[in-house]
Amino acid sequence: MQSRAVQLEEGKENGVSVRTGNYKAFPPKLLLVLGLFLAFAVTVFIISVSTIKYVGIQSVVTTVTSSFVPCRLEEPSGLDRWVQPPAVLMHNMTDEELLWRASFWPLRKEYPFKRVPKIAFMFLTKGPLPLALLWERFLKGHKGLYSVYIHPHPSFTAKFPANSVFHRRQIPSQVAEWGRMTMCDAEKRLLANALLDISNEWFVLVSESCIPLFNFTTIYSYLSRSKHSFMGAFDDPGPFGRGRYNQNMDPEVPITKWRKGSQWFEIDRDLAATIVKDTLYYPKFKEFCRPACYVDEHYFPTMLTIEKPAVLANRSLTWVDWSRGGPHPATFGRSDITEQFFGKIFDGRNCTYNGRNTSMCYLFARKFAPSALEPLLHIAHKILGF
Ligand SMILES: *[C@@H]1O[C@H](CO)[C@@H](O)[C@H](O)[C@H]1NC(C)=O
Ligand SMILES: *[C@@H]1O[C@H](CO)[C@@H](O)[C@H](O)[C@H]1NC(C)=O
Ligand SMILES: *[C@@H]1O[C@H](CO)[C@@H](O)[C@H](O)[C@H]1NC(C)=O
Ligand SMILES: *[C@@H]1O[C@H](CO)[C@@H](O)[C@H](O)[C@H]1NC(C)=O
Ligand SMILES: CC(=O)N[C@H]1CO[C@H](CO)[C@@H](O)[C@@H]1O
Repeated sequence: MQSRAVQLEEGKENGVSVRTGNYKAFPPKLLLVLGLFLAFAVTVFIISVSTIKYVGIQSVVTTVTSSFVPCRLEEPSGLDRWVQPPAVLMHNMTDEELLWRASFWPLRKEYPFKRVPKIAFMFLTKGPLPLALLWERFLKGHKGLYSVYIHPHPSFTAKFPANSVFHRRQIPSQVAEWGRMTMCDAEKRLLANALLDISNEWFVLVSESCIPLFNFTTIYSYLSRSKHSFMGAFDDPGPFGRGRYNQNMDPEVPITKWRKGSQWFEIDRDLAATIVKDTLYYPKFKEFCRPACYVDEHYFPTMLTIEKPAVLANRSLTWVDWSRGGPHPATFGRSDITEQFFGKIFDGRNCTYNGRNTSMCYLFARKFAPSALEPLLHIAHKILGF
């Protein structure tokens, strides 16, 4: 309000000086001077009146503003508004607004409240969640240690009962196409919405066909004790790896840093923030990585390899079976769900965890058809531990 008033005063001054200039240009005939003086006086009078009017308007504005003050008092005025997650996930922010808002983060290391870090499970789906009951059972009893976000096709509205962990967890979504930037946009949208809850520390991207392979306690401790984030990233010298690289991405994206990896990741808050704030690599990938360069396999693994290589495990936590060949991994249904099947997933692989060899390489698996739900619920207690 003050700066507006100053501008107005400056404007007025200009107006007066212009008139003074005109007055000086007139010949020095007394009558004319007197007439002009009269005109000047009238002008000053008019300006004074309009200033009074303006002041009048200003006081009206002040009155209107003060009538809103009681509303302001109802908003949380303490630390709570920064600590509490948004009560309603639906909002009307554009992607640009959301990414901007989600990239505010504290610079101080310590939190001035008791922060219990949570896992954000981000469901990137087409529509319904056929395996929801399995996830409900997995999350039961761990309230306060996780949050759930669902990004479905925009035409879909998730309907879950009030006691469900999925109840009102849908975020504003847009169409996501496999292998295109719209897929990365959807993943960024999930990350940005999840970042709005300051307590979310680990961000897991899953789909409607994913299942957890261990109980919640085991997964929580695996993620919280890891020194690395689990983003699949490898340097494939062949046509489906480096072969997809486009020289125009240089120098921001050098070919030596070009990586490929599965889109199903687990990253910590710092890496999530690194992805959400990116405006350097995004335009390069958007323009120069188009099919047959499948951008969802390259953008995040490559940009994180450039920005934060030391914290990457370079492997995904999500088991998937490519052994049958073809462009899509195998989907498992009712008849596949046996103890031997899970024996195969749990066994026979080695990988590193905090620098040590381990056979516990996967915490999640895909793809499972809706028909797998019933047998999964049967064996979950014995095989998966929940
Ligand atoms: C969102 O809604 C608010 C009022 O509810 C409105 O002022 C604002 O312009 C809307 N923003 C967009 C991007 O639609
Ligand atoms: C979770 O699984 C681990 C290992 O299988 C087991 O020791 C633990 O008791 C289980 N926790 C719960 C809460 O069931
Ligand atoms: C993952 O790869 C990066 C370089 O691409 C490397 O710096 C990092 O040490 C690797 N992570 C592990 C756990 O080996
Ligand atoms: C881990 O396993 C690899 C082979 O899989 C072996 O070469 C290496 O010595 C092992 N490291 C440790 C610390 O046991
Ligand atoms: C990922 C990984 O460490 N794989 C190793 C598993 O063990 C075999 C044999 O010991 C190695 O050849 C692999 O490199």
